[in-house]
Amino acid sequence: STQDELKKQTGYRAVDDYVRSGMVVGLGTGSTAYYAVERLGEKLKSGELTDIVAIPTSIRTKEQAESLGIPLVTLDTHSKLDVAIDGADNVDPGFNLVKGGGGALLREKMVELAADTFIVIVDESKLCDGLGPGFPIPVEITPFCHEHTIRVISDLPSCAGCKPVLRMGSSSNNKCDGDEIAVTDNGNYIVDLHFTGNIKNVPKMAADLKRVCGVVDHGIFSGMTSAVICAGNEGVTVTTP
Ligand code: DER
Repeated sequence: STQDELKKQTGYRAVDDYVRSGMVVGLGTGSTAYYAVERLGEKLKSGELTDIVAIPTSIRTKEQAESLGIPLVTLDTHSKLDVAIDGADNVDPGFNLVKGGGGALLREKMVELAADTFIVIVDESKLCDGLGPGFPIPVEITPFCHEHTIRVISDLPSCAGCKPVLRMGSSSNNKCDGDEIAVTDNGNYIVDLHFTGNIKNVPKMAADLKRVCGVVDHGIFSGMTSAVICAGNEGVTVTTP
């Protein structure tokens, strides 16, 4: 199957297996989560699902959900969700994730930490044996003195060997092209930390990044995954920590 078909298989499977009527559902961001949102809209339209409210993790997911007529709320009125469904850029054998390729990591992490169940939907290209070389670690930073913050990050011992790259892109999308600095939904910048080898101590690096004043959050999602639904050419597998 094409990669898009794999994304559709895993996105649909997540909704079919984990969303029940009456739930509060977190909607992820990206080309895989797109299919989960599509399936949710389809099942609400058909009446297979009822009494659902959803919380989007980005402006573009909010817009997709609105176009499908999915009733939307926010964390301000719903601090607890039943289930959140989202993609990932990399998944290691310990179910640790790299997220943020689409620039939505802060809202994703806030929503997914508030969910009782967090379902990760990937195609097999996202699986890795260790975080780092497979996908740069996105870090959301404040625009104020961002070059200073990037220097502080690259001086962290736990980030030794990383090459920080300020994410560029036109304000209308999150593509890493364009000649202006990419701005997140929250008005911040993103620096991508490129590693040539596996990160030695992921939890330590995550903790160190979080402590840097000027860092809002990072794309390491550890200890959050309830299940990974992976679509590959051999079929769809569901694995749990
Ligand atoms: O930005 C994000 O966190 C996205 O969920 C990303 O991790 C996965 O996006 P994709 O499904 O388009 O690869």
